[in-house]
Amino acid sequence: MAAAVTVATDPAAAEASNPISTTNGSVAGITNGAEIRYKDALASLERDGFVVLPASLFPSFDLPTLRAAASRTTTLARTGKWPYIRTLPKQFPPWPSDPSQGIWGVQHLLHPDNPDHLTFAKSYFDKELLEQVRNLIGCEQDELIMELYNMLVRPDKDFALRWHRDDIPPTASDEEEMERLGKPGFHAQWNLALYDDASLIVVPGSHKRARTETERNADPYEDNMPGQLVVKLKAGEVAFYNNNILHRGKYDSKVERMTLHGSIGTTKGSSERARNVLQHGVGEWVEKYEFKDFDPEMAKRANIMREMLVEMGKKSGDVGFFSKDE
Ligand SMILES: O=C(O)CCC(=O)C(=O)O
Repeated sequence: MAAAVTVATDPAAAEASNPISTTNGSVAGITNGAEIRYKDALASLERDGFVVLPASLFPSFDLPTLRAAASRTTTLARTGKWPYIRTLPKQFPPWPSDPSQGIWGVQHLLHPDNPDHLTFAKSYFDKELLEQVRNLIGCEQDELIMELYNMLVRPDKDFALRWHRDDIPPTASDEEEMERLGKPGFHAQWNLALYDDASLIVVPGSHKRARTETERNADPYEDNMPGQLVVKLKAGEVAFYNNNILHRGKYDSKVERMTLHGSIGTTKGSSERARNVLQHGVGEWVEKYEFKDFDPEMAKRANIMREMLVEMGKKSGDVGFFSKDE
């Protein structure tokens, strides 16, 4: 099993002289100070294709408040009162609005019609989160673009996603995979677990290479892909991952899951991101999004990021879907 590095920044951990174990059973880098912390996070993401950051890095995340909001929003979604959902058994957008077959996700947490949108916005536009995102993308704060904020939830029946890369189809040749993987991602994507979560499974390092013969020929739902690693998050931890890492989701309908699933992009690559983002339908409401109840500093940041998303939508026109019927 490949080692993955979690960036440890707890003062106690930082003082320890020996490496410590993490929830992934891997070795944590012992770092001191924000500078090294950011560098280590980026190095882990680049090397492994994902990095788990401890909850202590995000002191403003208020888990009880987020859990209460997540629970209200999920109830609306399961009972047909929130039309933006991920429905079983469909893996990719677009999803119907009918929850009768069960759901595995709730879309558009920031939509102004969501009674709890402000609570979710506080975590999405959080200063420290944006600083992490800026660092991992490698851009300036004023180049960040608002993208998606959704929630992945316990499905109503056991359910799994096939092995995939978010923006490269399984039919791609080795050369096509390498061509796409060689380009910068121009965004950061993360899972913020509100409850312990072991649903995401990745093949560390696969974001930098074409699939092996074994991976190409494997069952799409293979349970034992060579080198696979279950990303085990404790509540409050945040996993950033390259969305073109080979990964899948495996969901247990008996285990509570409320994991906030976000992405933020950069103006450096907005046309490359357009389909990935706009296929989720965010363009339909983002112009209505306003920030009257936000604190002024957050409203300013949010407004700039929203304007950039609107701009992206205007430039890109009809973007279609990654895998419409799957
Ligand atoms: O459940 C997860 O964490 C992974 C979700 C995923 O792979 C996807 O939405 O494409």
